[in-house]
Amino acid sequence: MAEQAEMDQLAVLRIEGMHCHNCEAAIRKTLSSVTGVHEVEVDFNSSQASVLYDPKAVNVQQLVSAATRSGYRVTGFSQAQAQTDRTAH
Ligand SMILES: [Cu+2]
Repeated sequence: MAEQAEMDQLAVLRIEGMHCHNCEAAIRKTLSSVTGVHEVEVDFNSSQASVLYDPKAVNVQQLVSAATRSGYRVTGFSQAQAQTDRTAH
C-alpha cells in the first residue's frame, strides 16, 4: 500500500456546480471509474475532489474531462506527489 502510494499522484480538482450530496456521489463514481484512478474523495462543502491516481495510466486532463462529462465545471486543480499522508484540512 505504502509502496504504491509513493508512485501515485494526487490531484485536487475544484468543481463548480455541486449542490447536494448526490452530486458528490456522482462525481466520485465517475472519477472512480477512470482507469488508473485509485482513490477519490469528493467534498461537497469545499467543492473539491481529491483524486489519487497513477500518473502512468491517466493524467489530470482526463480527470478534468471525466468530471466535466458528468455535468460539472472544473475551475482549476492543484497537484502534488502523494506521500504517506495527504494534506488534511
Ligand atoms: Cu446534487
